[in-house]
Amino acid sequence: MHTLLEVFLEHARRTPDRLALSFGSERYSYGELARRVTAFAQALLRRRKEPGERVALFLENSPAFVIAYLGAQYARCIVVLVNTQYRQVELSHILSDSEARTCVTGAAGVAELAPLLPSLPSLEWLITVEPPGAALPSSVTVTAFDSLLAEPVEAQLSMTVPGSTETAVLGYTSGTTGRSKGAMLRQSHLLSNIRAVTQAWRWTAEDRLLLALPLFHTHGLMVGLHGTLYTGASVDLRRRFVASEVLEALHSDDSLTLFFGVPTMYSRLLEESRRTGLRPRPLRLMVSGSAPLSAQLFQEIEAEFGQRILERYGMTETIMNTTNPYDGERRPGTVGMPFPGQEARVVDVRGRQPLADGETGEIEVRGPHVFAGYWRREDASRESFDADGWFRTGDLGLRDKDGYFHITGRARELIISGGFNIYPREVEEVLATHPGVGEVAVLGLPDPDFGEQVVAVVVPAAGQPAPEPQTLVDWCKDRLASFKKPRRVELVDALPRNALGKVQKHVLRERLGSR
Ligand code: MLC
Ligand code: AMP
Repeated sequence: MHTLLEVFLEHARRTPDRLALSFGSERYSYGELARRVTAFAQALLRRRKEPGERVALFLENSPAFVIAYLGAQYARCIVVLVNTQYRQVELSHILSDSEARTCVTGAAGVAELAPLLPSLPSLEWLITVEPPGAALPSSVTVTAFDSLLAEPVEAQLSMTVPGSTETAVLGYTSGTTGRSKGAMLRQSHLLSNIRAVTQAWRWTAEDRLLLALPLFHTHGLMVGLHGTLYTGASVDLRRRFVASEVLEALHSDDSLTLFFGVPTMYSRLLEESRRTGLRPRPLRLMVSGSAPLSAQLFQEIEAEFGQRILERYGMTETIMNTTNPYDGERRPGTVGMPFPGQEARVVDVRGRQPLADGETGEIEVRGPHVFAGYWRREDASRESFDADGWFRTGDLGLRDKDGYFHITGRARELIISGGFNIYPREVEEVLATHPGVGEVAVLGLPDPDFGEQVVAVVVPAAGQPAPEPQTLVDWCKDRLASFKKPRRVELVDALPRNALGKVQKHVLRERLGSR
């Protein structure tokens, strides 16, 4: 089999009654899920969706997400993943850059999209999982998701599963310069990576995962959902992460065997457990990733939950790269070794030569999981790979003498807050459009809950009254995802610059960090 979709359809054929997905009181067997996926795919095909056409999902976690995701691929469309917190700036860019013609969304999504539609001529069809509240231009067709699923499934309609080299997903990832880029993941990337992940973590059909990570990002989707579907296991999907609800389930539901989260989720579970006295039952495996897990949190979880978390490292472009061993020593503060069949190395940032163990440089990865390049961005794609096919991750780190990789920093300017990525440049650009802002620098400082927090340092515009910090926070919230807003705004007379005029963020970091 060449695609995860085929593996899923095969589970549905062989074990149709087996539970695949529960969501609150809703339960879907493999057979039932496959029927809905097929109905959705046929509804797209009947409306002449072309292979390779982009279908954006701007949706919260729900069975509809899973059905639309698999169904769009079955119709050989490319799925565009969109974070539900995205606002005007991110949405306009992603939907126009991908030229998505279809978008599946909820009522809040329709309200957010409505004012943007006149400037998104490609977007002609909204499929809504809830009745749309906002008025929409007549140029856009609106169809209820449920009505598409109610269309009869035609046995004679010939359906071809996508080929392994077809693009399955565009995952938008921000860049240090300009707007975010769509990482093109092919069917073969999805399949080879989840094969490696499930093998390394001994995932079987007997497992049941509690999944409260968002499905619009790699961690929830390409690890949580893909692993479940690949192995024929089941998932208890949550709309969102609520620490009290997740802890209660981990404490009382003995069918659960797996939990995956970002470090913020683990620290919140620990806090909740200390507050309530509830402890999770021992699970087969708890995994952390998407941001650094401190050795202290690792040890606290071990002491209080009796569980040695397995930390792994991945990214949108490559899905999962490295993992601590399932059987061997799980070493806190490290991200382990490459998954089976994949490679990783550390190179000198300037000369790009491989470094000896223990030396710090940029981490590069290579293998069948590494994406095919950025959508319509040949230059950026070329710059990301060397001649031998090594992908430059932008993460700094080292490999220790036992082969464990450590991530020590980032070669690019990136803030990771609660597992979400924020590029300072994007926030700076939005703040710079405020009339009261003369100059601005955005940087990340440590945060006890989110790992890092966004801080803006602003020089007020000459001749203008100094803007209120809250006004600037609201300015960002109206235009960007709310998690990108500054948590702290500092007004200063001037930004420190080097001889070339470049803002010295390390100087700002030292000044602000000590306050
Ligand atoms: C929410 N808020 C955040 C935030 N999440 N602020 C900073 N950083 C974050 N991560 C803000 C909201 O904007 C809002 O602000 C307020 O907090 C409450 O929102 P919420 O939705 O109630 O937040 P909460 O449920 O507390 O969310 C916390 C969280 C969430 C940890 C559950 O951030 C989350 O799901 N993170 C996981 C991200 C993830 O899946 N990353 C994987 C990427 S893949 P206001 O002002 O509007 O009230 C990847 C590759 C790999 O990295 O290796 O996996
Ligand atoms: P994204 O582009 O959203 O997929 O984020 C990928 C980035 O998250 C990586 O390049 C790393 O910087 C970071 N990341 C993922 N997993 C880990 C981890 N276990 N430890 C530290 N950083 C991580």
